[in-house]
Amino acid sequence: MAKRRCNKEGCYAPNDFCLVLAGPLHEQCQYFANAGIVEAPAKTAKKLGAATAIPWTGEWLRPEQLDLLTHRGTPKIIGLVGSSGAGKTTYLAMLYSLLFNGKRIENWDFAGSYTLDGWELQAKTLQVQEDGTVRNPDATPSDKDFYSLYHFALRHDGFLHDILFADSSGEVFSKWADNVNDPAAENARWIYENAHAFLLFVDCEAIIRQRGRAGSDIIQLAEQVKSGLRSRPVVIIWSKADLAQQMRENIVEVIKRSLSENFPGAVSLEISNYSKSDSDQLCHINNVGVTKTVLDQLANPRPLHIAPAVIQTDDFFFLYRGSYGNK
Ligand SMILES: Nc1nc2c(ncn2[C@@H]2O[C@H](COP(=O)(O)OP(=O)(O)O)[C@@H](O)[C@H]2O)c(=O)[nH]1
Ligand SMILES: [Mg+2]
Repeated sequence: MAKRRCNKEGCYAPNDFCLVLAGPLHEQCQYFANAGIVEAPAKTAKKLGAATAIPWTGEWLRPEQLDLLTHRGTPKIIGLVGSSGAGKTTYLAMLYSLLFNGKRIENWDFAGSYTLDGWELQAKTLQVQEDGTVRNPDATPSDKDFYSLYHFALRHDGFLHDILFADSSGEVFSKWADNVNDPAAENARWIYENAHAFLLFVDCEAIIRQRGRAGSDIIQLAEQVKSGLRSRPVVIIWSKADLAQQMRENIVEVIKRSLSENFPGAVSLEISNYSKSDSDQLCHINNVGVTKTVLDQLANPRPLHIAPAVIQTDDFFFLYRGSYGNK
């Protein structure tokens, strides 16, 4: 197609924009007016377009796609750990819905996302349908190669932080809790090795239904999380807490004792996705509160207290403390 083109050297403004007149005024620009008609290289452009691979789908990221973010810093990964059906995916859907509806994570401002489609997809499932029901997110695939990393860029203290929430199906974490080397728990292993912090889900509904069995599963999972935790923060989430009153006290006591032994000082929050009012404590405040707690802990890691080891030796080299006293 024949097209008039600007001939000003060094002007790389888009076709309908003028650098000299600073705006969409290209037709008034002398360089544009004097320019000859050129043949637009339509076919070449099409070919170039076809060769450009889009590096991500916008739904969720996989570990090998993280170089999209690593050029601007180290993304912080928050691993969601819990049994199947504990409410991990619904938590993410609810978090996004709350932020989308104007709730804020205090001191952490939303600054973009590479996975908006993924967030939207999950959040849509929480919207009330025409028949008045809510669908809830689809079960997360239990495939060991399935990774879903949901991204937020957040501004905190004047810096941009890339945060990734790592979701997986609950089955993989149950398998991993049984045997960390289980070949079917590859994504649980990846999350455990790479996450900078964890959200550990305790499913109130499972405790009501399965009682002691759910209790021992949670304790086994907690012990496995503790085993190679180092100083990474853990926030404990009692999910589906709208049902919390129905849990047997003795089982709750045993679980709480184990959690406080494994994660001393860890913050515990009860959440629910069923709100009774706006602003509901369990739904609106605590869901956001979980993310705020974990983000604050990531931003201000607990200082390491390293006590110098007392050296007990007769070796003169180690005992030498300088010659200042002799001067
Ligand atoms: N009672 C109650 N049920 C919930 C709540 N949130 C989620 N659920 C139920 O728990 C199911 C499993 O949630 P899901 O997020 O898929 O669990 P995941 O396997 O850990 O990702 C959902 O389909 C809901 O039926 C809640 O706040 N209260
Ligand atoms: Mg899920």
